[in-house]
Amino acid sequence: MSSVQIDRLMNVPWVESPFFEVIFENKELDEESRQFVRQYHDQGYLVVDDLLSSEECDAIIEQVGPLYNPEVPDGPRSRHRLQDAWVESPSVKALATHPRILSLLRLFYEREPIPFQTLNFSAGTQQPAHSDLTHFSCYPERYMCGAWVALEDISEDNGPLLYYVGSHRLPVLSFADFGSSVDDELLHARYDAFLKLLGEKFKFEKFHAKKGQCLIWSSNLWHGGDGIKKQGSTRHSQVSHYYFENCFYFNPLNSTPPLGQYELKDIVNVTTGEKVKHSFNGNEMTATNIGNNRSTLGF
Ligand SMILES: O=C(O)CCC(=O)C(=O)O
Ligand SMILES: [Fe+2]
Repeated sequence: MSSVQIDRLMNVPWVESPFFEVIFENKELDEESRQFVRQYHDQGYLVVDDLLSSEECDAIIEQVGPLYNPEVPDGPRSRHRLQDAWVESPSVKALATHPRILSLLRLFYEREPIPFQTLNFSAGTQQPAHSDLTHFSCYPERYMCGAWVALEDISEDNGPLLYYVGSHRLPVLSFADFGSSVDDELLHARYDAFLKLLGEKFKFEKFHAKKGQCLIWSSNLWHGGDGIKKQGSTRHSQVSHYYFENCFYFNPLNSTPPLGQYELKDIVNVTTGEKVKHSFNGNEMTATNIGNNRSTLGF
């Protein structure tokens, strides 16, 4: 009989396993790793101090500056938002592939991390609270996370990142779980009511980060951008989003998992520059197009 590793028992990251305590007790980890894992499991995030030096932060701000488009109010590459600047900027790429982040993610997920998207912001996003799993999902669930890095000091003035401590333990929800289609008025009413209850159930914190500090959030930690109190202030920051190997990756806004219908996401591994294959339990998936960018999946 082959032996069973309890931390690999199920397709669930071990830090989020229902058997976390017993796995944790039996794992050989140094003291610092134990603290990090405990924090990430309990609270759903980890703050990493001094990830970047002040000069490294400035180099990113300088490299991405000319890529913002002041003519475009919002969208992937607009006035204050830059998606995938890693393509042009070696400093953005170096942050997304930072060895310290990658080694923490290997510790938490025990799979090879795949940085697949970078977002640079020059101002606070004021984004309503959300779980990133409503925007980019994967199966097995929860093999995803974000690393948010302050490129300048963040205060109450410039719209800090805000997150709900412990909310990562909520079930994974898609818009379909609010019982409605994406454009439906009822969906918005339900989502707003959900956010109100979220605020009552979970304590929120604001990340008054020091320049160069990083916060890693687990896939289902609800977070958003707080309001900008001082109009016109900058809030230079970079978020890198990560998936992990041996999963399939999809857009939940155009997928219906109970029906086996998915819009797969074409992702490129920032580390290698290569397209990532969709797989499950070690098998590469095949996708059969059923129209409207959706596919059914098989092996
Ligand atoms: O920077 C922010 O205010 C939030 C960004 C965010 O939610 C994300 O990139 O997933
Ligand atoms: Fe987010």
